[in-house]
Amino acid sequence: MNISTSDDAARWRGRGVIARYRAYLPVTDATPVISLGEGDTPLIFSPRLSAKIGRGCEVFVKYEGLNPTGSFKDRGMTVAVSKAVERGAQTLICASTGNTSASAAAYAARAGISCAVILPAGKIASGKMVQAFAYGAQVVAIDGNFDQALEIVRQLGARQDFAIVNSINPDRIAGQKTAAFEIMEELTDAPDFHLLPVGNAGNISAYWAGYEEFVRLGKGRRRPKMIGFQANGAAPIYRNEVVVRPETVATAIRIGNPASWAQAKRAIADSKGMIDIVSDEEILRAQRWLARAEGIFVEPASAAPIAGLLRASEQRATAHFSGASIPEGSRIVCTVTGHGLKDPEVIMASLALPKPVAPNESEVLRAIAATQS
Ligand code: AN7
Repeated sequence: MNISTSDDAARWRGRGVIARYRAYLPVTDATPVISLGEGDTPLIFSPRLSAKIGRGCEVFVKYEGLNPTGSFKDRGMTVAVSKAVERGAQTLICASTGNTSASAAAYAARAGISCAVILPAGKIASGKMVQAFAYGAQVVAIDGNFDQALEIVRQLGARQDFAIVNSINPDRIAGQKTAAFEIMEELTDAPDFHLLPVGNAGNISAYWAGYEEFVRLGKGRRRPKMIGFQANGAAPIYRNEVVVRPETVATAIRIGNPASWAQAKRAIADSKGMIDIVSDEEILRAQRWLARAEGIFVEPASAAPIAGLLRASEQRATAHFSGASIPEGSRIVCTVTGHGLKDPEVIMASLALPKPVAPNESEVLRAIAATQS
């Protein structure tokens, strides 16, 4: 058997996004690479979603929940933490709705430095909370929301003792743009539409930067229309005003004053895309549908773009986003940003746990029949 050693992939597989995309990232030989093998997530063709849109359209799901800490945040965190360590940082700090803190805590552990995470009390999904403790972060809960936590982090970051790893740190955005590179390489060019959830608006800005960069470098010809989805009760960009008390079941995107607001607006305008809203009910229905129809279990925030796509598919004659029809043969990518296991409460709340039955064949058979609905 002849195993090619010239295969590029052999050199970066399992080594993370800095190894794979070093030339496009703000790193040098002096940068210590802190990686957990993030990136290289599957772009899963989704036959049932494609059939819903119809007319030869193809829908792919970029499953970012398969990153090392279960969310897309790891792509940016490897760059942000590597650069922070290069600059001599001893303590990272971030505000978070849960995923940034899980990721920061893991990469800090990997780097052998400490990490303080500032979280809105009572609004962090249990899986994410467990992660912060498991990786040994210093966890501070505030009696306030994410926007207030980020404001405090900005103030603390002005001191020398903390390195901020929220997406206001440009190294985070640089790392996150690698997801767009992967999609362009895999599809050989950009899709026609790229859908994703929007919270603090770092990721939509990062994807757009990635698509733009690859087109500028001649590594692709097209750029997608960027379509962002906010939750109805936390939709500052959609409503064009700060939401003082954001509320949504999708706690990851429970954000009322996004840090990358201006960049997100530019991405939407330049790509001729749009920002739209989905209700909590649509989010939960889409989460359930994706798990049952495609076998992909995501957290509620990640189901927002799926909810938007399902709604588009239910529009009368042909699928469209708020009046803009989806042309025949379109390629659509939905980024699902976080793993479903992050937030078990949402599913558990709608369940009655099964009562134990006697440990014999007939009782178990009877119980199976009883659960068929
Ligand atoms: C699963 O962890 O803001 O628009 O502090 O966890 O780039 O903020 C998380 C955001 C989407 C929104 N999906 O991305 C945090 C945090 C999931 C998320 C978003 C988040 P941005």
